[in-house]
Amino acid sequence: MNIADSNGQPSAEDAKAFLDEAQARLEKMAQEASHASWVASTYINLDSQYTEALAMERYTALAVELAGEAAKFDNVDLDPETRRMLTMLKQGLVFPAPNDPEMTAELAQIGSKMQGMYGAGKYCPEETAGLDPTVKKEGKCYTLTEMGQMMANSRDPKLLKDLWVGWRKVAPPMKPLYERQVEIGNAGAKDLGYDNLSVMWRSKYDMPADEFSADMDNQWNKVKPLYEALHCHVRAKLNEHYGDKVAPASGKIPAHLLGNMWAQEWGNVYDIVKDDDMEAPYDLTELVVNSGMTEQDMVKTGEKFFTSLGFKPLPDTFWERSQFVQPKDRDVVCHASAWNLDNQDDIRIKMCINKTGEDLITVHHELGHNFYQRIYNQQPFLYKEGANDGFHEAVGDTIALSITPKYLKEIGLMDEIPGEDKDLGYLMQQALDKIAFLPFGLLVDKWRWQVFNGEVAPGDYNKAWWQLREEYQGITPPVERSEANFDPGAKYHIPGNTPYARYFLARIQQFQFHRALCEAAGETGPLHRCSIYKNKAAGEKLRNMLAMGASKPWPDAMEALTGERELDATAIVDYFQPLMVYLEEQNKDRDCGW
Ligand code: X8Z
Ligand code: ZN
Repeated sequence: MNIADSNGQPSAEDAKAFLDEAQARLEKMAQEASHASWVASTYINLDSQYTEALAMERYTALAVELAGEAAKFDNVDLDPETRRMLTMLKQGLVFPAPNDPEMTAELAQIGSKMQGMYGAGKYCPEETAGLDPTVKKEGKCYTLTEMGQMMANSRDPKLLKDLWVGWRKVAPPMKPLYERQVEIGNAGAKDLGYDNLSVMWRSKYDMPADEFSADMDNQWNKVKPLYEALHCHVRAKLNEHYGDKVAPASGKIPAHLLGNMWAQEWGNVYDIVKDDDMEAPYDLTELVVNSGMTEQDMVKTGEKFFTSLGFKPLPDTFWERSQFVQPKDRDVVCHASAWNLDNQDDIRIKMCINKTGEDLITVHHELGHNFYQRIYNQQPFLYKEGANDGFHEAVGDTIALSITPKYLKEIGLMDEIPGEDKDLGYLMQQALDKIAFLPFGLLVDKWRWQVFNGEVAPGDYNKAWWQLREEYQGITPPVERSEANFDPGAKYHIPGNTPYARYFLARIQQFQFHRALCEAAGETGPLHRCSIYKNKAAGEKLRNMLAMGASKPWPDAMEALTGERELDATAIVDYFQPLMVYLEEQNKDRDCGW
């Protein structure tokens, strides 16, 4: 295409024509890459990785080429819409390669390889000593899904420690690959005009990069008192349960005791944390199991919530092509994800569903992605995204906040709505997931930003990781760690290259969305009792915002739903206010902090 006028200066029309063609080419290539990635994630083997890497290489090369061409319009006077699209074109890749075919291929190969290593990762205990004989079978290797279940349910500190250490053996071989990936990605970011990948990642939020990270810190400071109160109480309860030797009454909490492989959400230790008189109104896992629902029924339940709000039912192809259950005959990437393979209606989820309350919530999370993808599918390619990536993560979670006793009764999973005296139990259960997650949500990318900008060199990767884990979460590894370990690599989003600040944002935003939707639904009671199930007014508000995709800066989308243009932590703080009162009372004679 000729993009110069007779003076050699491209015009605004040229920019528009360039964008049209660029989007058409990207969309076609994205489709190819998605199909290859789907196969690589659901059949991990050499050939699928080869094919995926090749497709990713092509996609990256095209995106880099187009971003380079877009620079020709840097000094052209353009309307804001066209300028926004050009900026988005430049920011489209998570890991850009420099304009170098060899490095582009290398980067794509590294990506596929690490994803495969994580997906196929298993822990094969060498000795039975540390393992509970009821779970240890001779010669058996454990998948992450199996280990996740054991971390959730076992209260045997020896077994928990063994699994914690065992899973992390998957990561050290990734470290040299990760180092190289960062090197190439940084070179790519520089070619696009960013100082490094840290700046590039933080530039995707309609504000300067440093303002974005400052706002994250700002939000964290607002919710920190809640986290510290929860930490203090949970630490005391773990100490009561396990005793001083396993779970000390002061200082940091050992990371293997919190019911989750990464200590990122703590809902699985509710039984230890609750008071004797604090009965939870229900156990969601029990409700799921007792109802006799299949994995597919769990997804149907989620779909029904969305259709009750006026969303179109999922297409038949969703049911034909999704993966709900972990296949027995091959390795797959079990980490839950939602896909749109043709950027139209070929939406799918890929999960290894367990029949637990936790996974019922995750199903809603994933469906949130799919319904979002489908409702903005008429937007131009570059706008087929969330208003920002936090919005994308928040949709399904927002819906899941409406999984209240009232809703569960309505869909027949529960007989009676428990009285308000049970609310504290419900809030505690919610806080163990929602509040406990916040510092983890913040620190994963704090680590990556430091790695990308060179503040942390490869020789300090693990040390820096644990400094953040200790400072923000107040947890400690159950055994000594060193640079022979690469613990960040044992968390999906590091080898999987998924930015993580989005989940922190989503935790704050979903309470803002929930508050606004409950108001639209005319609910006047406490937010934790509100469910927007079947409410068409709330549904319409939500759908209108989602249909915008990324066509407007995110504050516009936020305003469309909530009337607010900023992140506002008061929504999450207010939601948990009754629990905060309880925690402060419980903690009054304790020495909190770490
Ligand atoms: O990765 C996820 C989703 C897929 S986007 C299952 N989440 C984060 C995690 O598991 O670490 C959801 C919550 C945080
Ligand atoms: Zn997600």
